[in-house]
Amino acid sequence: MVEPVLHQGRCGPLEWAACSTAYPGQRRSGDAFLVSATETGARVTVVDALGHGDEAADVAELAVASLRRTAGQPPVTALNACHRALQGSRGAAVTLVEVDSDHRRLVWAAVGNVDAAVLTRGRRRESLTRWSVPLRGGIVGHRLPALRDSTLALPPGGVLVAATDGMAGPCLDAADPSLPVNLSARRLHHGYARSDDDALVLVACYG
Ligand SMILES: [Mn+2]
Repeated sequence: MVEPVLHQGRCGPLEWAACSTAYPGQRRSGDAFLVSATETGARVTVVDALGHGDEAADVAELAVASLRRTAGQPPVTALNACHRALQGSRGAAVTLVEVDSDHRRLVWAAVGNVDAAVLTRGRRRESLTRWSVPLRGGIVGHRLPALRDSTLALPPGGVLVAATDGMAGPCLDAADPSLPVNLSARRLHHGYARSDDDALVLVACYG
């Protein structure tokens, strides 16, 4: 398998790492991510453009460029702008999760099958709480369901994990919130990346 690419950084309250590989034989991936600052925290976005190869990678780049322009906007506003930017393209699945640390809440919007969850470790080591981002059917660029920003009280000390469908199903459940984010992203990718798709997993923790 091709050596995965690891990106990592800090953004507002988030410390994050993303690990990814492209479809075998392709230099570029149709999976992409953006971590951007907001006025009250930071937003994580993961994009999976339909298909793979250069055409999918171009769509993913268009999506990220649009999401960068709307970094300060609420998730649904950003998703609607991204939908307009991708019209006429093959489209993409997009999941946005904003960690609003000032108001201690999560705000999200998602269309398509980019899975995301927040995991928190209970006082007992084995007790793990998992909250998933509910996904909505549709394709950004083609068909958007009616959307509104959804919110949840921010689980304290949580880890946000987001993965494209190039990561096998149980990936989110396997995340260990006690690991450093870069190690966690690498391990998840190593254990769950499928060899027949672009694959991307992003892990972000907040204090
Ligand atoms: Mn995919």
